[in-house]
This record gives sequence, C-alpha cells and structure tokens, in this order.
Amino acid sequence: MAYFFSEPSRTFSEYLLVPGYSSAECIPANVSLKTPVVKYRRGEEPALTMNVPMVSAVMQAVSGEQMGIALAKEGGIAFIYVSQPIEQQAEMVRKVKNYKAGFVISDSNLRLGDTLADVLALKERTGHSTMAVTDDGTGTGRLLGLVTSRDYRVSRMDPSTPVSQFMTPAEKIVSAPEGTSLKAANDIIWDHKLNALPIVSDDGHLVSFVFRKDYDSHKGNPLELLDSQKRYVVGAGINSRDYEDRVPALVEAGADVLVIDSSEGYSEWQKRTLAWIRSRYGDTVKVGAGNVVDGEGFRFLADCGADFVKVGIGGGSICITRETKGIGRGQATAVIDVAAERDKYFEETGVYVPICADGGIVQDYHITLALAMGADFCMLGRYFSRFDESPTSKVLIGGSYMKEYWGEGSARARNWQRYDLGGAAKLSFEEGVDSYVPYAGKLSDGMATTLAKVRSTMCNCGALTIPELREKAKLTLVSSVSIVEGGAHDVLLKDTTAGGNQR
Ligand code: RVP
Repeated sequence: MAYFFSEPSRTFSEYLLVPGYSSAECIPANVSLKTPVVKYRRGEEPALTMNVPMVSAVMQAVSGEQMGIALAKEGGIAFIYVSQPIEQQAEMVRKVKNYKAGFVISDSNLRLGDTLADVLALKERTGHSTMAVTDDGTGTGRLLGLVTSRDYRVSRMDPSTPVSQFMTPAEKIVSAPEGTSLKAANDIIWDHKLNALPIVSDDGHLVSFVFRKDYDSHKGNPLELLDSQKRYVVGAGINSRDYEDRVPALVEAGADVLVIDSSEGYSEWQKRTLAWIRSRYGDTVKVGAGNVVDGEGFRFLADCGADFVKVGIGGGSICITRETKGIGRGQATAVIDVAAERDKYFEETGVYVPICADGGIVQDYHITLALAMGADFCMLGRYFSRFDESPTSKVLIGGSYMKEYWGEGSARARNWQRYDLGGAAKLSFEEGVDSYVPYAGKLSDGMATTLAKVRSTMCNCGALTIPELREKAKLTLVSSVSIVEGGAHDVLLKDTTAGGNQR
C-alpha cells in the first residue's frame, strides 16, 4: 500500500519565529553568517565555507559571470548555469577567476563594420555607454577604437553611419599596459580626465577597462569570498549526461565547487555522475547533488558521496512541476525533514553533509526561517534575477522597469538535461514558465538590506551564529487569519510600495 505522510507539507509563509532572550552582546554587528558549503568530518574544518548563506540558482536568467563576481564580493557563491555549451560555461568560470577588482572585462563590444544603430541597440541592451571596437567584436579582441556617447549625436547622424567614422581610433586613445596597478590606473584616469581607461596587452588586445565611476567602490568588501590565490570563489552546474566532458573543462577553468542541476535527484543518474567524479578526482572536486525532499533522498545522495545536498521540488517561483507532474513537497517541511536526516547521518557516521534550501524564498525572512529549520544555506533564483548583475535584459513594462526571468524547465531555456530520466534527448513538456520580475538595482544594495534583516531576526532569537539559531529557534505555525494580521491591515496605505516587502 502507498505510504501516507501523517502531516500536510508546509511552506515558509506558514511559520514564524518566536523571539528568545537577546543579551547585550546580541547585536547585528556581532552576528556571523559563516556557513559550511561542503561535507566535513567531525572535528575537522570544511574545505569550503561561505561568509553569507546565499547562493545563486543554476539558471540562464540568474548566474553568469557578472553574478559570479558580484556575489563572491558579498561573501556568497554563484553557480554558473549549465544549460549552455561546455566551453562557453568554462569561459564564464574563467572570467570570474581572472577578475581583478577594479578591472572590468568589457561586455559592450563592436566590430568596425557595425553602425550607429548597432551602438544604440547595444547601449539599450547592456546599459553601458563605453564600447570597445575590436577586430573580432569581443572584449578581448585587438583594440581598434572606442565609442562613448560623446562620439555621436543621434539627431544629426544617419543610423547607418559605420562606427569607423565616429569612434576614437586606437592611436588617439590613452591606455595602460597589462600589469598596471589599480592605483596607477586611477592616476592616469585623473591626469587625463578620462572616464574609462583601457588596459591593453603588448600585442594590442583589450584586456579590461578601469572606470572612473568605480573609484569609490574599490574599497574592499569585508565579506568577499576568495580562494587560496585571492581569486573569487565560483561554482558551476553540471548535468548527469555530459559530465565526462563538462567536469574536466570546469575544473580546468577553476570552478571551486560543482552541483548536479536536476529537478529530481534521487536517481541512478546522480549516483553514476558522483561515482565518475570520485573515481576520477577522489575528494578534490567538490560536488553537490539534488534535489530531494525527504530524508530517504538525502541519505541516498550522501551515501553516493555528495558534498552537499540540495532540497526542494516544485517550490521555485517559475516552477510548475507540481502542477504538471504532481510531485514535490512544501518547502518548509522538506527542509525540516532533510535536516533531521542530515543530523542523524552526522551522529551515525561523523560526516556532516550541508543542505541547501533551493527555491521558494519570497520574503527575506524566509532565509532566516530556512536556516532556523536546519538549512546551511539557501539557493535563490527570482531574488537574484532582479538585480543589475543577472544576465537578462532590463525592460520597461507599463512604466516600471522589469527584468526577465524564466525557468530552466521552460521551452525558452531548452534545458532537457535537467529533467532527464534517461529517455529521449528532449523536453517532452514544460515544467517552468517565462516571466518578468521587478527590477531591483544593484545586488550589493539588495543583499545589504536582506542580510540586515536576517541578522536582526537572529538577534531577536538570541543567536549570533547559524548553528546557534538552529539550537535556539522557536518556530510556530500560523493560521491563515494570523497571516493577514502579519501585514499592514485595517489602515489605508498612503504609499502602496511601502511595507518592506522585497517583492
Ligand atoms: P526561486 O528562487 O523561487 O525563483 O527558485 C529557483 C529554483 O527553482 C532553482 O534553483 C531551481 O531549483 C528551480 N527551477 C529552475 N527552473 C525551474 C523550472 O523551470 N521549473 N525550476
């Protein structure tokens, strides 16, 4: 007979934290959000930790190289999306690893044959007005010229005018050689009254730009996540189809941690993928697996050698898996169940396998709830897709700026490997949607607010660390009536955008 769980499964919004005693030391400035990413033995230190408990989703609309850089700066990890050609994904990883603070790889590039119309279209797409003209139209091609908004006048010029006619040619550009320090680059910018200084290699190839406007932001980020060579830490998704080719390319590119990206991870395919990685690399390559929603699925993946386990099926904002296939579980219940098994596993084996709550984080406080329920960190898609650093276009809809956000199970992503059960190499039906989310500006500003709330709630619970939160948290289920009581109610709001809701 089928097994019936005795309790209904629940989501984060059905819970609240009840405050505990806060001592005088319990202030947000004293809170540490440090958390393990990969498994470790009792008494040992994990090989990889994060300074904030947030990672970005393995999604086309979320995690490219800009997200990798921006999130590592804040102390978290981006997982570069897997649904792209291997070499392209490895190149994104390489760009994060090669990034040097203050030196920006050009993302707005033109060829000599491009026209003013192309310039305007590129500006619309990237939002950047400084463009490099290179021989191959890439950010590392041979530098032939620069175009900025001072070089053209839309009202007076024909849109078909080639850039060669109005760009500043290479011989007139002030540039600096590769290896120039940031301080020296800023001095050149200052001396020549420049807005952007191209850094150029000995053979004339563009390496990066240093921008005047970034000057103030070079002041170091206290929580930034660096590897032993002081490069940003970055993750990458893999799948259970082409891992024999993809994993070596990502490892060679410098990925610090991998994760098998799948909508449902309690499968032979994940076992084989993990086994192959262990046989080839031993424990040197760190790899998470998932997703699962109960203790049984967790134990299976932990036994297969996963470095961390991702929890969540059907809770993602763009996910329609529960509607299409009828599988999944309320995210809060899934996290609570898996966390209990993780602790049991630790008791039995002395190996602590961190868990990641993936999907369904809508309010900032859901992160705190997930941590209190036992998650070691959270993976977020929608949240990160709203920021400047996600790879998607910013579009004006009905007078408000939006960013595009689509699921990996949507027809747009064409990521059949994520849903692969060993059948035909195609997506037979959609499990995700294509959508817009309200544009939310710079990632660093958004995360500062979110994490300030997390730290504040932790203090209310009398906790200065994540393990302490887990130990001290008192959680209560809320009735649907008290959920209404939790928002502003029985008043007429003057400003309907107020209320601290990050949506
Ligand atoms: P959210 O943060 O709620 O937007 O959820 C993001 C998560 O949703 C991803 O990390 C992934 O697990 C899941 N996802 C991604 N694509 C799809 C889909 O198309 N169904 N689901």
